[in-house]
Amino acid sequence: MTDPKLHDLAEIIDDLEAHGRLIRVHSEVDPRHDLAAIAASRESGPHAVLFENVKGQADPVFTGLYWSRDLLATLLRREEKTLPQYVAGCIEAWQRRPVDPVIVKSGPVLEKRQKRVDLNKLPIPIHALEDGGRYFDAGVVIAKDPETGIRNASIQRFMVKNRNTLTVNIDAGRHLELYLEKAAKRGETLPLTLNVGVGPGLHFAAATPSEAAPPDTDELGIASEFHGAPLELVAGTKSDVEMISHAMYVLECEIVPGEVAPEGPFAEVTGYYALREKRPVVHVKAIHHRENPIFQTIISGAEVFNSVGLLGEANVLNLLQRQVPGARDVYFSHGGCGFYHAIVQLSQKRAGWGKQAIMAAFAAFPPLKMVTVVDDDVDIRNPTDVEWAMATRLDPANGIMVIDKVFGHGLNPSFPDYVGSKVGFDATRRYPFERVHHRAALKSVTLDGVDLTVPPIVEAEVKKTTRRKTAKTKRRGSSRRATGGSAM
Ligand SMILES: Cc1cc2nc3c(=O)[nH]c(=O)nc-3n(C[C@H](O)[C@H](O)[C@H](O)COP(=O)(O)O)c2cc1C
Ligand SMILES: [Mn+2]
Repeated sequence: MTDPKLHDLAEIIDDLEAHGRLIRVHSEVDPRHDLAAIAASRESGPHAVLFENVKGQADPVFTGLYWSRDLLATLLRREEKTLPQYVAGCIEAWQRRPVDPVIVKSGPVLEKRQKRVDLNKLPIPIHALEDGGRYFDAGVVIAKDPETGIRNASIQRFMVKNRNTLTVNIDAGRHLELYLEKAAKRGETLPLTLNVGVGPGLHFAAATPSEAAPPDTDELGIASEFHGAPLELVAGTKSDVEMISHAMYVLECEIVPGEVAPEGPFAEVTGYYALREKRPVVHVKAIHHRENPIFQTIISGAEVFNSVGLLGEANVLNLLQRQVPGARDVYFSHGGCGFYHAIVQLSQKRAGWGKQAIMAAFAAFPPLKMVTVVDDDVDIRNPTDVEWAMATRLDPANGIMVIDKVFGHGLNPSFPDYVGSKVGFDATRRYPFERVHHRAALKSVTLDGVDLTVPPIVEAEVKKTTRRKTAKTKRRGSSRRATGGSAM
């Protein structure tokens, strides 16, 4: 089968289905808590999920596109382990020679338009038990710099306030925050479009960190690299901010600087709730959608670890490969929320570069809290292997760097008000290498042609110590050991 058209989520869903990678949920599912719970039961698995029948709603809901790297790699027709290199290559190509988006006259998202804006007609789920409302969390925000007109793309969570109003969470340092400050200074409102139901090219463009896509660049061009063709936009109808031509839905919105209302709580990527606080109000002016739209949602967890994490990895890898001789690979582990812990693989060329790699990784991606550097005989995607390197190669007296009172990610509870401390572990071997750190290896073989019998496992009956037996033992006045054992 030919490659799927990555700019179109409908084609992507067809491609997943053709490869046995899509679970269709036919039963009616409540978008309040049930949908997320059912989806989470398949989290990190080899399938994405399409909820065909959402209670009280006409449109289906899709989730899980990023929760398994294997699934993503299949869609992108790549080897799973080469994804960071692939993404890094696309971003670098864009940095060298950007392919700007093009504006076309019409596109699928303009097929329908709500006569009266009504967010209640969209199948927007409530995920976690204490979430403050229904959330958009997978839409791409496009806005324009009020001074220069340069477009920005990002992903933010938006909570539904009423039929035509949202509140938005903009983390410190985001380009959207910068644009909002500029609009406030000029006494203007800030228009934006929220584009829901998009493919990985655009998602990755929006999630590219500002260290790789500074505010004087139109990062939408990154999507063109993944698509192999210029990204198509259509003109806005309420402002000069464009919309993604192949999105499933587009909301044309406006923020009035200074206008705030409560937003949250929301179960975040950290595994904690982001607290309810006053955040910017977003007025929805128009809702466009396809004839048969599919709503995309992302459950906080593996799906975010892999999307944000992959972009973080790609950026750290790009920088390390420029600055650190022998830097080979980077992985943002899931225990680190795909955001806070980078494991760097180094083919050492000179002494002292393990620590240099730690500093470069922190510089490349400020949300990182931990960096662990290992040699090239360690599998950075295998936590046991990484721990082995720490257990047998790390010299705690010299190989741990602590950086106190430094900027980090405000969502991480160990960075109150975005300030906390960070740690780097240099778990590389001493250089030049010594015999003592030479890893033992067995011959690599295949079992082809090896005649062996693997019997089916017959479960043995496990003896259970029942209360009655224990009581009997007690009555018999048996030894202290027996009584003590029953208390375990
Ligand atoms: C699923 C998902 C949800 C996100 N939610 C938020 C959010 O609510 N607020 C925020 O500021 N950033 C959020 N981010 C991160 C930003 O989109 C990301 O850092 C982006 O690169 C910021 O763009 P900028 O550099 O143009 O500001 C989210 C990312 C993903 C992938
Ligand atoms: Mn940006």
